[in-house]
Parts: sequence; structure tokens; C-alpha cells
Amino acid sequence: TDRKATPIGILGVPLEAGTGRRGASMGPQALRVAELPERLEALGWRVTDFGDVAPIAAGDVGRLEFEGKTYLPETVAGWVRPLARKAHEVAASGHLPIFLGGDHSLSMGSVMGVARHWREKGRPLFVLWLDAHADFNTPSISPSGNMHGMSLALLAGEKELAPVFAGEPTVAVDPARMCIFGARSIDPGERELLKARGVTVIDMRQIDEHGVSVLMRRFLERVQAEDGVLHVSLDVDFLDPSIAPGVGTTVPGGATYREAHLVMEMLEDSGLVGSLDVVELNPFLDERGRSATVLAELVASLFGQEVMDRPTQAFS
Ligand code: 5AB
Ligand code: MN
Ligand code: MN
Ligand code: MN
Repeated sequence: TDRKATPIGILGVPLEAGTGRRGASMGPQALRVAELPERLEALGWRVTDFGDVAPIAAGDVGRLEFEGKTYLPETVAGWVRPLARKAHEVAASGHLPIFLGGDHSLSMGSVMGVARHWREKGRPLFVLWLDAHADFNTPSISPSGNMHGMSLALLAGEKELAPVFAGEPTVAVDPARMCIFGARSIDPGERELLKARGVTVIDMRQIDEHGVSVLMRRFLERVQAEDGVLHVSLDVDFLDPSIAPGVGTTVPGGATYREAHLVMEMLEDSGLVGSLDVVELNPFLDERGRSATVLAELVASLFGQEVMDRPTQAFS
């Protein structure tokens, strides 16, 4: 089809400095072992794996001043600055970028890069944040100081986080074009900021009550109406921990296997997705590669795998 004329470009981002624990740096490799690229090729996509992004030394970033306590901001900046440049380059070269994480602070770079690209193309960028959390803290309100809980706030242009990209080209995403989907753990300060900025938050209660399809369709219609393009940021903890245990920040009551696939299938049908993050997989906490496999299957759904076409699975 038309969409498959666009080649996919994969970028690994083995960053874990944005979380409180180690292991997410093994995420990109685990997703490759789960044959994420091969699954897309089997669906007829051309796929190029550009390998892993290399960070710049924290010492070269300089000292970042933050209000409140923030862990390793220089290290995170050392990753997301080169990542934003690389993301922009991959998008500008005509690829549809997929970013394999790595913790969710990497989205500061991936989304920054694609936002620059779509601004140049004159298309409004929308962001769908599939996550148990809102990731809308700033250093002064964060309860943990972990930067994977601040990425969406930075992308919305929160001034407090501006030092992360100091001296680099930046483009903010309009918070009115952000949708957090699957939320069930939001901090008090974060909640106020989300309201003040006008971010759409679809929590699990709404998903229980109305179902995935009504809520997704409503959002996708908005993207369509503005001739927008969509970046999808998939945090493993969007899923219920019973199907994806390989993540540091599990929260009960997440999306089921079928709810998550339905989101992906509707995204594929829409044809609106221009880029994707798969983040927060921690293979050190996973059970026999289960979470990595579930993620690879979800990405395949997002790129056209249909239920009726799925290969027969061996029972184990
Ligand atoms: B994740 C918390 N809101 O800021 C914070 O997994 C958790 O990328 C953030 O969504 C979780 O530390 C970040 C308590
Ligand atoms: Mn997240
Ligand atoms: Mn999360
Ligand atoms: Mn997490």
C-alpha cells in the first residue's frame, strides 16, 4: 500500500538515567531479540536499523541548574540532545522513526526531533501518550526527581525544563494536542499543571466506562480534522502488569492484552501515525521475555498485523 512506501527507521536509545533503577538500557536489545524489526519486514515494510544513539559526555553538557531536586539531568541531556538531532535527521530522510528505549526521558529527544521535522513540513503534531502516568512533572513539583516522569512537561514547553536543551533548536508541542491515555497514577502537582495547560487525560475509569474504541475515535477524529500527524509514545506500564511485568513502575489496573491491541489496530486504520516510541521495558525484571514479546506484537499490530492473519502460536 501507499503507507508502506515509507521505510521504517529504527533507533535504539539505551538510556536508563531517567529512572530510579537500572535495566532499561537493555530494552533496545531485548526488543530486537523479540524480532520487532523482522515482524515489520514480514508485513511488507522496508526496515533499516540505524543502531543505537551515542550520548555526548555529561561533562560536555555543562552544569544544568534546576529548581528542586532532579537526578542526573546532565546525563539525560547528554542523551536527548544528540537523539533529537538524529530523530530529526531520520524523519527528514523520509523514514518513519521507531525509537526503542530506554526509559521515558528519551521522548524529550525523540519527540523534539520529529516536532522540528513536522513544523518544517507545516503539519501540526499530536502526541498520544499511552501510559499509567502523565509524565507531566517539573523539577519543582516532582515527588521523585526522576526525569522519566517529566518528559511530556518538557515537550509542552515548561520553562523549568528548558536547560535540558539549552543552545539546541527546540519546538514545543501544543499541550492541547496531547492526549494521555490509560492514566491511573498522577501526582497532585502534576494534576494541577495538566489542567492549567489543557492536556486531555483519558484515565482507566473512562476506558472502563466507554471502552477504548469510542475514546480513541474521538481523539483520532481531532487529529484528522486538523490534517495532523501523530506521534505515539508507548510506555510498557500502560499495560496491566499481569501481561507485561518487565517494567520498573508497575501500576495495577492497566490495559488488557486486547484493549492494547485494539488501540494499535485503530491507530493503523487511521493512517495518521508518523513516529513511535517503545519505552520503559526493563528486561532485568521481565519473565522469560514475555513483556518484550508482547511489545513486539503490539508494534506489529500498529503496522498492519491483523488478528486473522496471525501465525498459529504454539501452546507452552
Ligand atoms: B514513567 C512519578 N509520577 O514522577 C514520578 O514510567 C512516576 O515514564 C513517574 O511513566 C513514572 O516519579 C515515569 C511518581
Ligand atoms: Mn512514562
Ligand atoms: Mn509510566
Ligand atoms: Mn516507568
